[in-house]
Amino acid sequence: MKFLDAEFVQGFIRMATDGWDQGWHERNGGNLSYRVKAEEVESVKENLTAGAWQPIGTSVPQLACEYFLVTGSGKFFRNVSIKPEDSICMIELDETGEQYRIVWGLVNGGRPTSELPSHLMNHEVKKLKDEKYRVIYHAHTTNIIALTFVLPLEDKVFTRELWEMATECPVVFPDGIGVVPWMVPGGRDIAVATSKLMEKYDLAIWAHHGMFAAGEDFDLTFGLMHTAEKSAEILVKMLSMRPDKLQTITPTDFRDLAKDFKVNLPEEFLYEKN
Ligand code: 2HA
Ligand code: ZN
Repeated sequence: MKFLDAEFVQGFIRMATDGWDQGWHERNGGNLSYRVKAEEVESVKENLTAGAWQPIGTSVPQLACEYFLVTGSGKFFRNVSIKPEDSICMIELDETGEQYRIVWGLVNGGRPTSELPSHLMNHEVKKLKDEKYRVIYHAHTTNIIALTFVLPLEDKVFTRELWEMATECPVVFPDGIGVVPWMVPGGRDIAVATSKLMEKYDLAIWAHHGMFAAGEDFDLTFGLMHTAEKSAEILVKMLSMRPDKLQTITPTDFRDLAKDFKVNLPEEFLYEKN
């Protein structure tokens, strides 16, 4: 099969295009990665060539020998659908989980996303918890970023405020959402901080920068990012009208919702406010 005809490649390209359409990927903002299934690697094998091994910049031994489809560093989401072979690549990890090599794509040169350490460390955490997780997505979600200037940078505040703004939120992300304070992007430190949050949550906010989402497939991961950002948009609108709420969803309401929708909503997020 031609590489670009594979369903997982088409799904990846569609998700990048959807993110561009949302306005979350100005210039080269954001990045996407997918942990490719063995049978999917097999299906496109005849297209693969091996580049030189390069250091990842961190160590992900649990991902040794795995393949990932990733966006390229400095590449624009806007271009992924019209020139995928220039904008994205497939990489293979070595048996130590410390090096990668490009096996497809980036035909005009370049490297995988600058956030490769964060992507791979998040993949490692998620794979260890649940083999079904395959997608890590970083987007510059406008309203979430705006909120990081006015809300305390605490998991319990962001979780509770986003839950209150849209009834579906506690059902879509019942584990909550984590917050990383402002850090220099691109390196191992921010990757370590993010992957630590990913042990508990499927969403992590990077203050004044954007958000990371993890999920089993493209639909669920995009939907998760979209739901959280939509809720942030409602909160921004609400705060723009007046600083307080006349009414909202209460802790008791959330407990009732949890019962009917059969989700576990941790009590740490259902605190009383003054
Ligand atoms: O430019 O979003 O965090 C890609 C990024 C870096
Ligand atoms: Zn970014």
